[in-house]
Amino acid sequence: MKNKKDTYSDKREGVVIRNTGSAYIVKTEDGTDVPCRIKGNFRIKGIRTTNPVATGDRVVVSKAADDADYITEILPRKNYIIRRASNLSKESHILASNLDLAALVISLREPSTPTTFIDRFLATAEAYSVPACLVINKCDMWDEDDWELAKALETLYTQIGYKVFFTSATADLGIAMLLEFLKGKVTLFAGNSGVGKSSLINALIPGADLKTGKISDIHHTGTHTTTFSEMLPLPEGGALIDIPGVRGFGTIDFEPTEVSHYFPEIFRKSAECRYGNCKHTGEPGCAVVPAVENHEISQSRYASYLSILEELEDGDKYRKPF
Ligand SMILES: Nc1nc2c(ncn2[C@@H]2O[C@H](COP(=O)(O)OP(=O)(O)OP(=O)(O)O)[C@@H](O)[C@H]2O)c(=O)[nH]1
Ligand SMILES: [Mg+2]
Ligand SMILES: [Zn+2]
Repeated sequence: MKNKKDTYSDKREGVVIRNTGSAYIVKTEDGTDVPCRIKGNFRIKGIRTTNPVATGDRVVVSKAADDADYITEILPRKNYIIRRASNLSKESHILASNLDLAALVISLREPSTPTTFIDRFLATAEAYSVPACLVINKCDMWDEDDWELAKALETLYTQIGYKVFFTSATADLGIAMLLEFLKGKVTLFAGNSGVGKSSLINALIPGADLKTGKISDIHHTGTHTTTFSEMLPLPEGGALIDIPGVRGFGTIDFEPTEVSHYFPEIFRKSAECRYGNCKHTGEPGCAVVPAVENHEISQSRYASYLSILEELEDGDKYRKPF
């Protein structure tokens, strides 16, 4: 983790609060925001990531001979959320680290978030030991059918054990209740582009003034309003991390037999399967498949489970975006 060739002085510890991919801001222990970079030879052993340093990382910054500040060390991470950088890539991308909570922000339309995306995100959070919750935003736009769908999602995910919030960032609905839950925690706001992550953070933190998308841009696929990740302190304690929207959520590093460990309701049921290494795909004595058939386990969750399994078993072949 250290650059052996270079000599550094004036070592300080801090937290990465802004990360553009090439430039960083580290808040050091005395509260100073230090702009810094990393040297090309800076590498972390073990994980192949497109970003060696993530927002939320606790780091050491030091001055080099050129008098500029560099991140020279990453202190051990408590946890992190990671996704495959792109469909065909073997590299991964760390969204943020040292989290108390990952809030997946979704919306029902403009844009709509597929349940496979939700489930992949939640499974990744389980795998990396980050508690997760769901925030279904833009409730000011919902008609009767949308409310029904939102309530069905709430029932489904609450039963599994995830907290679910309904919010409107622009009409200030559900914000106070969400804020109450976030107080004192370091929370990542993740989700598709355009679901309202930055708008929600603006509603939760007076004066945050994050850039948000224009209504007219919502339908343009591939436009990301937020282009770097940033951690903002909550006045009540804790912090919120805003990141650019992600289009797909590729899972990574799972063994096929452990995928069900990251679907809590499937995992609970699997205790009744005849074989300990059951993958719940038609093995004799499987308890999960009958539970899906009698609606004890949701079809959509099981479909998401299978999609991750299929992707792993396809190995390096073409990977589906979802
Ligand atoms: N009607 C309605 N519009 C919202 C709400 N929240 C956000 N929007 C709008 O949705 C658009 C996208 O909001 P952003 O906050 O930029 O979305 P984002 O998730 O940060 O998007 P990226 O930064 O691209 O990932 C903007 O036009 C917002 O005004 C909401 O609760 N209701
Ligand atoms: Mg944004
Ligand atoms: Zn089984």
